[in-house]
Amino acid sequence: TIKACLFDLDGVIVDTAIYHYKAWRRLANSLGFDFTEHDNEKLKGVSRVRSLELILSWGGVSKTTEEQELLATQKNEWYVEMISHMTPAEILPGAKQFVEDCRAAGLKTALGSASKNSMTILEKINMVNLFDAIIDGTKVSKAKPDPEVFLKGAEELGVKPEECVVFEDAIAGIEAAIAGGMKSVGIGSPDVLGKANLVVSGLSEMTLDKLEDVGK
Ligand code: G16
Ligand code: MG
Repeated sequence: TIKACLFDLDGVIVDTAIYHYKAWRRLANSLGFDFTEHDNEKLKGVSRVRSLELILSWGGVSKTTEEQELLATQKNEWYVEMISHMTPAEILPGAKQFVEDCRAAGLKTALGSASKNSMTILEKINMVNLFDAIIDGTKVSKAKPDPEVFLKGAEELGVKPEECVVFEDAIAGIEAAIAGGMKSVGIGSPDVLGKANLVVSGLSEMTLDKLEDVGK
């Protein structure tokens, strides 16, 4: 039986991908090149350091480790400025309701995000107290598809991996759930997230009945 739901942040609870994209693009432009929204898909769920490596390779630009640290810091300053203006209106449709439904049904809830800025975002959208555990980029050393972020979440909640369902919009996140021995619900397109136990277009499509089916 399912005892806990673990939620990714970007692409599941809020759409911060647009802010990441704007900030990374500004950085690329300052280095004399650009990249498309299509390329941006490859950055979803990927850590800050790895995202920069990918972007620099697209632009054919090479930088020392020290320079890369400065560039990543610059991008983060722009990103943090943008998310400082976020409001609860930016919560994705049905997301808050479904997390509340889970809690009302007695299930534990946790956040499992690659972002080091997740606390700021949760505060801006007023959802900090809807999670029993918050595991993010400040607490993990291995990025998805490694299951570390979700296993730590299960541990903090005091539940077994097989009692958890992970909600993820990124293929690397679904792979992390599978690697951790957890069930998963993909948020997005079945073409991309076919490995998940169930795929829905957004949390507005999710119900406790569907959750029970996933647990069977
Ligand atoms: C999010 C985004 C990624 C971003 C990562 C790290 O992951 O999807 O694009 O690179 O966080 O963010 P930060 O630079 O704020 O530490 P998730 O796991 O919430 O989808
Ligand atoms: Mg995501």
